[in-house]
Parts: sequence; structure tokens; C-alpha cells
Amino acid sequence: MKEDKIVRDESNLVLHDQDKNKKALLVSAYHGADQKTVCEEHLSELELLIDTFGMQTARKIPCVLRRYDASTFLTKGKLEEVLTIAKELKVDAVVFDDEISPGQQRNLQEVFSIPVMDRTEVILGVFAQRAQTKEAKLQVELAKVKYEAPRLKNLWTHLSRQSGTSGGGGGGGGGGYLKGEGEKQIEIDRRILKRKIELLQKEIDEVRANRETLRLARVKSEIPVFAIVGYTNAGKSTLLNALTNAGVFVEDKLFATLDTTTRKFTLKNHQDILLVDTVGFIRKLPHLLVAAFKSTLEEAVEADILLHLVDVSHPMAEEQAATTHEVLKELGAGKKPIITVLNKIDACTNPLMIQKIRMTYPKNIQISALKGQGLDELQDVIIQELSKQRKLADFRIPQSDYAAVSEIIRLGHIIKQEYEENDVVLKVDVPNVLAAKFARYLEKGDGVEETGDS
Ligand SMILES: Nc1nc2c(ncn2[C@@H]2O[C@H](COP(=O)(O)OP(=O)(O)OP(=O)(O)O)[C@@H](O)[C@H]2O)c(=O)[nH]1
Ligand SMILES: [Mg+2]
Repeated sequence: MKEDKIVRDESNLVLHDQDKNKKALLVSAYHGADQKTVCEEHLSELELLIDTFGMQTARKIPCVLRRYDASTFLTKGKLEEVLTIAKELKVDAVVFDDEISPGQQRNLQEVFSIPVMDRTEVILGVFAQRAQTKEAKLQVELAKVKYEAPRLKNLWTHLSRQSGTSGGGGGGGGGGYLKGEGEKQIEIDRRILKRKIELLQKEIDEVRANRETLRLARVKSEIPVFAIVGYTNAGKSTLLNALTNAGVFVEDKLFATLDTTTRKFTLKNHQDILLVDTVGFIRKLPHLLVAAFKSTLEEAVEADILLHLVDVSHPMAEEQAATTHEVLKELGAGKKPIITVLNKIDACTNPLMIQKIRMTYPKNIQISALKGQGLDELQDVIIQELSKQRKLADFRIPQSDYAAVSEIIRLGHIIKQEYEENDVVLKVDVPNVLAAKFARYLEKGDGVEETGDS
């Protein structure tokens, strides 16, 4: 009997697999009439998240609200309307696109007598389902535990109250809760949770330290790194696959990728670059997840150049592009050189939107990763961008390699030039490409410094 309901108990405050195929009612609030369309778009995205998780959407309700109610989020009249619909459609859960505080969540659950959740919880559920690697699993677990922490209190308050009214309906034996016992339990739970968070963090740090070593090896290899970033479902993995046959999992659902994949790609001018496929961003990406996935997301921050993919076939492309920039800024990657790649031009029906995005993000290119259109031009832009990246390098070149010396002198700005025995010793500001080309002559352990890209 319990199995057809979404279960909420102390071990399950966040959606999990058993909640698949359940019916949900989606609610999103907006203020003025001019915001209704945006509100509906946000509901469609929530529906996609719900679908990705494996639940069904019974109906989407855009709710016009003049003010929020502190205890139930929705004001009384609206709450009753939604309650009537929830009963009529016999839904298993009510999902808010807006963030609901733990207190509001508890009060709403009492009104609806079914689980009430917000977008954060759905995203957490999706991430939990999709995490593949040890690191991703640990990161999701950490976000989940942190999400649950402030909600535990509600759970126990609820239990204490229930035991008072049901008066041992189970026939004694099991024992009701004494006053104060809930609070004691909360304290114990808090301590357990704190310990759990510490342990998870420690494990994540260990896995990460491992990856850090790999990253350092990469830095030493002098190959420029391009991170493919963008909103979830923009086509990032499709692009990586199109260029490198990486065979990364692609799906028309959200968050197909939770782990980064790196592949070497040789440009048509024979230069090697590394392409990194990254976790997609989303509007209101829960801070818990940003924090937990920081190390994974930082792959983007550490790249030399960002390829920002925008799905221009999506009606909310502009908002999605802006969201990506916000998240990048939050991660400290706001100032990286960035090429805006307008993807899915094959499916775009709104040329005006393309114009607008191209005006907002001047360094751009249009492609279809799926159809393989524009990939050649994308390479041109990449090569052009690479030639702008410069660094300060110390070379020691045998005089016998006169060609190398003359090329470096021709293309770099010489800061110091000396002769030592049979070598030419140069301190020179060069394009990164050139440093990589003559990496064999770079002085070992020299402080190769970035000199900025423009
Ligand atoms: N029409 C069209 N569809 C595309 C194009 N590129 C990707 N897609 C489709 O968009 C969907 C999402 O593609 P993915 O490559 O998984 O997108 P992603 O950005 O990696 O998504 P996440 O990993 O979920 O963040 C898939 O169904 C792709 O087939 C394109 O150029 N045109
Ligand atoms: Mg992907």
C-alpha cells in the first residue's frame, strides 16, 4: 500500500529511485502579467527536469502572486486553488519551481498531505540518479546531506506531535515520544550529520588530489586546454563527440554529463589542443551543488579558453547564456577568453535571437554539432584565438637550430638575448602556440608566466 506513495522518512528527505513514475503537480509563481511567458518557460524546464528524473507532470500551474506568504509561500486563496487541483488530479507530489524554505515545506506538506518539494530537490534527485564516477557520487551525497540537515528538525517535530495525537494506536510496545525526546534526537542527528559531512569532504579531497596530479601533468605538457561549457542540453557532449569520436553519452534530457571528459584534438594547422566536456549549468543551480561540484566545475575555470555553447533553438537561449556567464563568474572564470558558439542552428526558427546573441557576445560562431556544420570555421576561430594567447618564456636554443631562433625572434617580443657557449638564451614574450612548438627548448623549471591574452 505504501509503495504507491512517495515515502518520506528520516532516511529519505530527497527524491530517490522509488519515486519514479509518480505524478507531480508543478507550480511556479510570477508577479506581473508581463512575466507570465517567462514563468511558463520555467515550468517547461521544470517539467523536463521532472521527466529526466522519471516522474510525470500532471499539470503545470503558473500562479500570479502579489506577495508571498511567509509560512506557506502561496497566499491563502491560491493555496486552496492548487489544493483543489492536486486532489482532483490525485497527484503524488507538488513541486515548486521557486525555492521553498524548510518551514514552508513542512507547512505545505501538512496542507497537501503529500510531499512538497522545490526545484533544488528535483535537481538533487536528478544528479543522484546520474552520478557515475566515485567523485560525482560523493559530491552528490555531500550536497544531499547538506540539504537534509536543516530539514531534520521538521521531521522530528512532526513525529513528536504525531505521537501526542495518535496516543499509541500501534498498541503500546513501540513507545510514544516523550516531550523533549525529539529535540534530543535532533542533537544526535546533527552530530551524526556533521561527522558524515566531514568524512565525505575528506573522501572528496582524496579523489580530487588524485585528479590534481593529472591536471599538473597536463599543464606540463603545454597543450592548450579548451573547456566546452554551457547550459545543460546545449550540445556540449555532441560537439566533443563530433570533433573527437569521444563516444560521450548524449541525451535529450538534462544533466546527461556529470563528469568531465578530456580528449586530445589536432587542429587543421596540426596543433594539438585538449577539449574538456563539462557539467552543464542551469538557472538557479543550487548553491549546494555548486559547492559540492566545485572541483569538477573548476575544470572549466582552469582551462585556457572557454567554448561557450548556446542552444539557439531554445526559446530561452538568451537567459541561458546569461546564466552560464553568471555561474562562470561565480566560479572565478568570468575573465577567461571565451568563444561563444551558437549551436543547433539547424533547428533555430528565430533569426532575431541569433542576431541578439551575436551582438551581446561579439566573439562568436554558428554551428550545428549534430549535423557537423560550421566545425571548420570553429577551428579557424580556435586557431585565431590561440594565436592571441601569449606567455613569457625562457628558451635555450642551440645556435645550430638557426630556423628556430629566427622564428622565435620574428614572432615574439624579445626581452633579453644572450649567448652562452653554443646556445642562444632568450627571454621572450611569445604566443603560447610558439612556446608549445619549441617546448623542447624551454628552460626547465623556468617561471613561464601568462602575460594575458590581449
Ligand atoms: N538539432 C540539433 N540538436 C542537437 C545539436 N547538438 C546537440 N543536439 C541534441 O541536443 C541534445 C543534448 O545534447 P548533449 O550533447 O547531450 O548536450 P549537453 O550540453 O552535453 O547536455 P548535458 O550533458 O546534459 O549538460 C541531444 O538530443 C542532441 O542530439 C544540433 O546541432 N542540432
Ligand atoms: Mg553532456
